[in-house]
Amino acid sequence: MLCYIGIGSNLGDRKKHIESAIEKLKAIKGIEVKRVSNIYETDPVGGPRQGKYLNGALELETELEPRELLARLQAIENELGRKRLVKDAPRTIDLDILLYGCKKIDEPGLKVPHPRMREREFVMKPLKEIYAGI
Ligand code: PH2
Ligand code: MG
Ligand code: MG
Repeated sequence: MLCYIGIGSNLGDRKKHIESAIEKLKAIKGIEVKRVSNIYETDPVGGPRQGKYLNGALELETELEPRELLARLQAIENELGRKRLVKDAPRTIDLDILLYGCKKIDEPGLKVPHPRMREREFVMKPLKEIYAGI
């Protein structure tokens, strides 16, 4: 399945966190990272006062089911030191499933397409660069 991921970081060595997350994704059996967008510095949207983000988007080809993919993304967030304290708080790494083929999923903890992606320039700009069309 062709799938699109939003990636962001605004805590610590942001570039390094983004690079490490991509390397970790590449190492997973059942995931092929096909395209990586440019990475942009963006002003934080919502949440408490916090520093600027680096944001980008990835295109993956994956054999993993959405829940399995989500679990892998969350494992990488945890490995890179993500702490979930407050909603939209600063984070070392954020990996969001934006699109999973044409599939629509509306379950607790897993909503695809990502419900807020269309109004978020920090998601749509890099996504448009790599989007192949589903
Ligand atoms: N992520 C959020 C909330 N606000 N702002 C920017 N610029 N970039 C993000 O990745 C981001 C955000 C929640 O996931
Ligand atoms: Mg997230
Ligand atoms: Mg997010």
